[in-house]
Amino acid sequence: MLKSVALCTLFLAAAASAEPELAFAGKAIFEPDFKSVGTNWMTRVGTWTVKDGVLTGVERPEQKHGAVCRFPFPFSNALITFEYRITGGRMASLSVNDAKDHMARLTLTPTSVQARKDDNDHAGPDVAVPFNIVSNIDGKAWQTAEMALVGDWLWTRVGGKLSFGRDPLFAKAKANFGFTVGGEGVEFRNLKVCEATPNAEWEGLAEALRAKYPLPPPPAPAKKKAKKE
Ligand SMILES: [Ca+2]
Repeated sequence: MLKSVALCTLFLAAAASAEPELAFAGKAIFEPDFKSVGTNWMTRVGTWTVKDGVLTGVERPEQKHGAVCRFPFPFSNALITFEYRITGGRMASLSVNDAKDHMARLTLTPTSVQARKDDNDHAGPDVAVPFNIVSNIDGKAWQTAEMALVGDWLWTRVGGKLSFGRDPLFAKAKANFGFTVGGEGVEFRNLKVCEATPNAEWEGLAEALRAKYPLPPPPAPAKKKAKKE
């Protein structure tokens, strides 16, 4: 009894320290059991295996590209949750695409996480827009990660901390999402996609949260050559 009370207190303390949600989880709409690799998953890049409910991705050096496992899963607003552990890899990500290109990403390293808007204009240089970085995350131990895409917002939470931003691109239809792995050995489990019920208080909270999670400075413009006098 005492033990269960202590556990409950621990969970409550963890919940109390977590930052607020952009959206709340509704009905589950995709929840693979990771007992076998789905026949419609796109896993040609890298090596992807499943065992005991854990999906493991490993980069194949000869492919010169991070390992990619994509789930064809069209959606509009959704809350994606999963657990990850970077056992031997350099980094991993949860990435979301539209029918033609990348849209949104949560980058996971052994020590940090960062959400970003991906380059999506099919032209010019590849320019992504990173949002705030969250440091002091122990990515080598199992961590729970959450990503919500609702309207023009991208919201992510790992270790109770947020990385988030907004852009009109996020409101467009999503065609698929998946994991990427750089290096050897990143594990994923308990992946679940739920319908997202918007948090009506989010807009009011976002500004104060931004003061706590400031955006990085925009990339410096390319230097022009000094004019000759
Ligand atoms: Ca571009």
